[in-house]
Amino acid sequence: MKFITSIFFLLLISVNNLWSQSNLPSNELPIDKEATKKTIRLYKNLKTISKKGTMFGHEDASAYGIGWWAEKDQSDAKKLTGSYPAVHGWDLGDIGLSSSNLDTVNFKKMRSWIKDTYNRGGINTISWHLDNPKTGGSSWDKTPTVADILPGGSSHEAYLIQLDALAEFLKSCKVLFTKTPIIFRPFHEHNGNWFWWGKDHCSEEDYIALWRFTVSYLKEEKNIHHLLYAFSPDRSRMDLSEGEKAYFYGYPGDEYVDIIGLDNYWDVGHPANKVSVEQQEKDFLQSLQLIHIIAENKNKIAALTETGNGGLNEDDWFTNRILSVLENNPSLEIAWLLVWRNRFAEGAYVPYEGHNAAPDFKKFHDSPLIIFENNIKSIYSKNMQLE
Ligand code: BMA
Repeated sequence: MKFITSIFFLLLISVNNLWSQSNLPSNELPIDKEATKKTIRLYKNLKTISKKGTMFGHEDASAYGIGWWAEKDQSDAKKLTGSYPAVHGWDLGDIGLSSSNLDTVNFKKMRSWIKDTYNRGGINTISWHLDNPKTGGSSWDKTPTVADILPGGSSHEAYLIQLDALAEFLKSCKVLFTKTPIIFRPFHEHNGNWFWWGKDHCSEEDYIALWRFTVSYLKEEKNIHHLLYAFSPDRSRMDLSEGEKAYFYGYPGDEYVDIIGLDNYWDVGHPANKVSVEQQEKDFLQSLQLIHIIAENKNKIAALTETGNGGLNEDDWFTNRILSVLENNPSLEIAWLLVWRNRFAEGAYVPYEGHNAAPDFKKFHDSPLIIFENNIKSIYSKNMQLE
């Protein structure tokens, strides 16, 4: 009986998905033509949200923070504001190799936090600091590898082992029969040279081939259809005077990308950036305009996929460096911004009780332009509400 009920539900879900795909113009759909209904809804709602404001995101938000580790219903942002961030970042580095990721976050717990986030109506995004499949070294082991892990290459099988483990985890992120939609952001900051998939360690063609192979493998071989794919080069290695061209190094094509992302720590107070604060503000705005325009022209979604100021040594960083730019340029459509993890107090990206930047973070939260999890209802349905 249980089996028959399962078959019935599966049929219902498939019919539902076919219906929802056929009723939408193809340029308003995610790249995965078989994307699940909830994934399509998320995609459409991200577009709607980006026209109204910008969601706040935090890496490992509910996994740990300053002075706590793996506690139930915790988040440094929530402690200060009463709400979880709307976007929760996770990383699958070391999946299949260890019970915890490269930052010692236990994968089973991560999965339960991903489900909790989905159940509360938040969004999950996953990056992948994967080990170098050829050497077994870390993501930062720059031994040239990309050509060797492509189909036909000497380390292709080693890559597939990691990819299969990733696929298994992604598939296990489900609540009853529903896979929780996930924004997957592999091979990020590839225009920098710090990861083995970065510039100087592989050709642009091979990077593109790796991206395309990975997306096709997950969709076609693994039958995974609850992902949106985010492309996210790093701003510090872009020459903004080149205009749109600056963005497209390694771009795998419109059929392989849903989110026009950008990692930008550079223009918001990066210690190595020696230009004036005023110039940084101009550059920051220009970088956001760039992804906004590209996303608009391609009918995709722009997002500031990583940003932040580790340690928050500017007390008004959130309002002065970020919010003011968004407020002064209301036509910018940036669906979310995500700050990095709160691993150590000295390097925290979200303030905690007693931190000098805490009052400013509360102000940032109170802005009508900034969207936290509590401000969104039903992001996975066609009746989404924002307050
Ligand atoms: C980096 C640092 C590392 C971490 C990695 C993956 O930016 O935070 O400590 O291992 O991200 O989360």
